[in-house]
Amino acid sequence: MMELKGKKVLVVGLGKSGLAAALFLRRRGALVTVSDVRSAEALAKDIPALLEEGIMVEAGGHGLLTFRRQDLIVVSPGVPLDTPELVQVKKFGLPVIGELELAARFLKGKSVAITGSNGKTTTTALVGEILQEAGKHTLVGGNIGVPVVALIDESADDSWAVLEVSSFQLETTEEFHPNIAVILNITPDHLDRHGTFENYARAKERIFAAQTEQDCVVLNADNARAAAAASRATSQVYWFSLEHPVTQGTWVADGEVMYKPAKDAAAEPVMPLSGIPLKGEHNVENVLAAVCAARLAGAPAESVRRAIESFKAVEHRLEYVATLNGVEFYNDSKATNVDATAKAIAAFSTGIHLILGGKDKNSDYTLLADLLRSRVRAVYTIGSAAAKIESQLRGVVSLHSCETLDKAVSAAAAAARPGEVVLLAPACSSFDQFESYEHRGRVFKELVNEWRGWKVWQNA
Ligand code: UMA
Repeated sequence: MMELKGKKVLVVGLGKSGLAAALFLRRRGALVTVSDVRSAEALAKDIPALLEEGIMVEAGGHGLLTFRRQDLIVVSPGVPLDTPELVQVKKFGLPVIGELELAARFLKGKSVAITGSNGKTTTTALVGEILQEAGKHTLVGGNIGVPVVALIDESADDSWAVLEVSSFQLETTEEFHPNIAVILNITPDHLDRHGTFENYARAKERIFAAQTEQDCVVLNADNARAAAAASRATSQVYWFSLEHPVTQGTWVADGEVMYKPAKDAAAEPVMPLSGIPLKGEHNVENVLAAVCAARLAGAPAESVRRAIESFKAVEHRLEYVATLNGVEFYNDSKATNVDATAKAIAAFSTGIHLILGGKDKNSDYTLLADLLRSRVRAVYTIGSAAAKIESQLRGVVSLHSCETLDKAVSAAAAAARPGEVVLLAPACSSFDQFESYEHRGRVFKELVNEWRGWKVWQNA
């Protein structure tokens, strides 16, 4: 465990991760400064509490001198590593780690870490519920919303931390080595930050980089890039597949989820597919991954089945909102990349009115063309990515420029006929018009409810 007492530590970024890291470091005796590009006014709600704790705050930009005076730099996941001040201090040999790496050095007990381009949050929540059902001392955190640093105090030798980890967090890990790592899938995302797909994939593979042969990694046999990671793993490789039986891991046979704990062990039925309460084939993949990780962590099959059967969809993840005049409304605001949107579309057979757009991440929307042609009646575009989306999809599907989410909901709800679906699965991040994907999803649900009120009034 690293010594923090008296060390000068700079925390870069004062979001959820930075705030939690700064308070943790201070409590362990470090001399902490936080630096954020946002103005002092924008940070006003957090500054008094930080000053009270004796933490210094640099607002309105990062100063190179602030960075150079430190013994350690802890970066928030949203801060790109090519930020000039970070590049400079790395040249001087100053250690730069992320919030996840800092937490990993202090977290007690065992851990399951889950990454992937899509499905991370649902799978993390599933594993958390299963381990809880199995009576284990379970902590859930990471990219799902609770910084890992905030789990340290509650962790103990017998605890299991179930962590959703993103490529941003993994870019700055060194010693982080979960007992069980899961890579759900690797498809293009965050190319604006990582530059190339291969850089992004390599960041994801860091989830098992420090594992040993006592640890396990669970990979998706049906996703080419995730499966290719096996050749670089030094831990025991387990698989999950929707398409075929695997040597060890989980798959589907005759409508049952099957689990094989080792190459030479017998396969055991875990639960029927009909017991999975989530929509879409991608959620069966998430369940297969969760079952494998949870069984490896020692949860009995009975707890696995019980927890999955009573699982509720995670908010903003293909979340059912309402049925109005026979039209179903679904909130998949968490579909922040093209692949997630493809999976959301695939969860419905046809008659979809799809809301697309937000902040582009250097994505290729033409990848949606086949699905749009076969299942989507119309696309309603919003946000700064709208022009790009429209130019890439012109001629493929009926397009309506709506600019804002409220106009898109009204237009889609007015056009949809009974039996059809209005789906928010925007394939973009939210930051051009909203604070976060959660904020965008909440606004969508409010708009649907306003539309419900308007319909009631109109019919009265
Ligand atoms: N900032 C700087 N300098 C910069 C860039 C940002 O000072 O160069 C500041 C911003 O002004 C802001 C702060 O950094 O004040 C934001 O830090 P952050 O973006 O790391 O956000 P946090 O609030 O700490 O949230 C992060 C994750 N955010 C990102 O990775 C972008 C959250 O994941 C996560 O839930 C949280 O830590 C707890 O672990 C969100 C996310 O969008 C859900 N994740 C991406 C995704 O899922 O696709 C990876």
